[in-house]
Amino acid sequence: DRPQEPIFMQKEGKVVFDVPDNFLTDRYKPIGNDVQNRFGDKAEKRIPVKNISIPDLRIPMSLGRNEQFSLFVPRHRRIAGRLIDIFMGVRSIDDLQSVALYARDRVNAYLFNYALSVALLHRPDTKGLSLPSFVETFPDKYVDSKVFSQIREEASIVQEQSRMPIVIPRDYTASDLDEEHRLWYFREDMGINLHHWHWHLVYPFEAASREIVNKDRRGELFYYMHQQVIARYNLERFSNNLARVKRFNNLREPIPEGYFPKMDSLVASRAWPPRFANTAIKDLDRELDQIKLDVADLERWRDRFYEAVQQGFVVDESGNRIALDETRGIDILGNMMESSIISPNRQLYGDLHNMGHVFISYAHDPDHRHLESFGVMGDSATAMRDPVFYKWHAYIDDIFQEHKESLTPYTLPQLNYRGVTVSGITVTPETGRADTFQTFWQQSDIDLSRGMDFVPRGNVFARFTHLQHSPFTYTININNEGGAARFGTVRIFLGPKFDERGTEMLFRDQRLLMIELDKFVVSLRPGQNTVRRRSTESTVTIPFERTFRNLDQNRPAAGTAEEAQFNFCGCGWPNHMLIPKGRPEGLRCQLFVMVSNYEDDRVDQDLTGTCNDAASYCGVKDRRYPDRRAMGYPFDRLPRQGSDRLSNFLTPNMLVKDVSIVFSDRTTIRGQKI
Ligand code: CUO
Repeated sequence: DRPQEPIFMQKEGKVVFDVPDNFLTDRYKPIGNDVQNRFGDKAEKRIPVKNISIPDLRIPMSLGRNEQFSLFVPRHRRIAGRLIDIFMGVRSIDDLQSVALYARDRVNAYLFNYALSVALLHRPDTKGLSLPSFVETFPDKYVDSKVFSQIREEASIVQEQSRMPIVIPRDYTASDLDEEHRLWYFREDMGINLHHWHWHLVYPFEAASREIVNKDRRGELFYYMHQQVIARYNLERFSNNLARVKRFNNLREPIPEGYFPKMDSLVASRAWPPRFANTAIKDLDRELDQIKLDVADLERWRDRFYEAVQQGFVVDESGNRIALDETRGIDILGNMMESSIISPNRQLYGDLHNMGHVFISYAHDPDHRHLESFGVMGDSATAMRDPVFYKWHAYIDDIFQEHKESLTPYTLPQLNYRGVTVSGITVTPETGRADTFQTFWQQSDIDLSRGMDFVPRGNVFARFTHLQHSPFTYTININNEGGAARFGTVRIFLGPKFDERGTEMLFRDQRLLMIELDKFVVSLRPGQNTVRRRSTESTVTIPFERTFRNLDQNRPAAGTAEEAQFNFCGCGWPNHMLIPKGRPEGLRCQLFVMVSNYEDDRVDQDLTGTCNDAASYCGVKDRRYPDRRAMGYPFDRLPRQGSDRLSNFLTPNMLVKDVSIVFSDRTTIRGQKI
């Protein structure tokens, strides 16, 4: 049985809830009947709402309704944790609906949406529900603010059938004078930012109940997903003739990159503050946010990380040593770094990653004298727009890599799969030469009307431009020399062949730039096997439709297997960004394929009914991470002696092929509106 959909799932204002009188805020009490009648006339459905004992919302309401909300700000985290607990704590869906309705008019809209989304993803009785796309709920976090006045105009003047899509310009945040602007299509991509928001929604780091936070290998996944983002960003930089991103490792140095978001917050009715070029972070003293912290605090935490990594252990709250070994080390570090409530010692190792976001996002107003809120780095829905995001995360990643470098390199038996040989791999794009990836621009239309409070209602589409690639197929030849059928895990990665100077890459650097394209299990008959796999099947990505999913259209029939797939969270790298942009003359890359022994990879668990098609960066909801190996295997450690190049790292179960990513500067239009 599909659970009943609560109010915020309803797209149009055609449903009216009959709330008990005591639900109305003081402002609406005297006019309650008028309000009900006004909307009630147009209602197609009236839903009675159960009366409940009024929840204590004092803490959630301490965040103003017009304030910005950031998960990185500790005070906001505590407030959100409280509201999540309230939503998690009620007994039934009816009660949840009542509490949500009661809270909706009282608490900050961002906070409300976040806490309720976390609760819906984690309550056993709502797990099957899909959430409305965040870009529809809060379009202001994803697009140029200019678009909204145009949308309002279109909506109030033009009948729904004749409305034209509003075109979001390609180059609205900067000009080519700023070379970082070449990366706009990555940093400002809606799909990438939605993925990031969803990832942090699925893996919250603060909540009163530990189970919500304490998910299988979540600290390691924090490391791996963000490591892959940096690797992908660097491939995009190579595509645009830029050098690898520089770490933000000297916290006292001004940040050369500026960023002017050109977005307005519809909730806070304020523009997102910019950061000017060459702004340095400063000691924070912001009473409103209850933050008083010095840059020196960050430096102290950082030093403790390096000390722990060098010593090979961390010290927990009772003074016990926990070894940073090859199985648990990276997971512990990830939980300390982000940091989450399952950090072994928040007192000692602090809150380095989160507070880095906070320091950077308040660089323009560290003591709140201008009464400004945080910049885009303060919100996981917007942080990836800013060039400094990648510098900060490159720095965070460097600390993780310091630990990874301390581990013993993989030995030949740990890499090889005896009796299994990969003898060929070919990439066939739908258009273009074999062994090339073909990229171009595409324009797509998405409906932004849900998040906009205008009359008359109806769809209004925004047309935006994003990178796209021609769908392709891998053909892999695998020889199983054994006499029986066996299982193998196919791991496919892509990395640059040359560095920013045009020199062939050393393996120890190249391994950090290998981006995962796919990973899947195959059954191997004795003898020759030919495996074909389509790019759309990638376990790194989710389809375009899911990134921008719409509840009302294209929704599979209730109770079907397709619906179960469709319903899972929108976490997953957007498929349209699977392949980096490349260059018109071709960006020369290396495609790596490996077949590892499934007996060493397998995790025994039942995956039926779960969405597990984008597990690489997102895991599987309510299940263990479906691959026992270290995330990033076999590239997560330094290579053994003698493998200075990828070619001499290979064992017979691996193969490398030179490929090229060819970009053509043309724009296609996606036929289907989302
Ligand atoms: Cu995803 Cu810094 O963690 O933003």
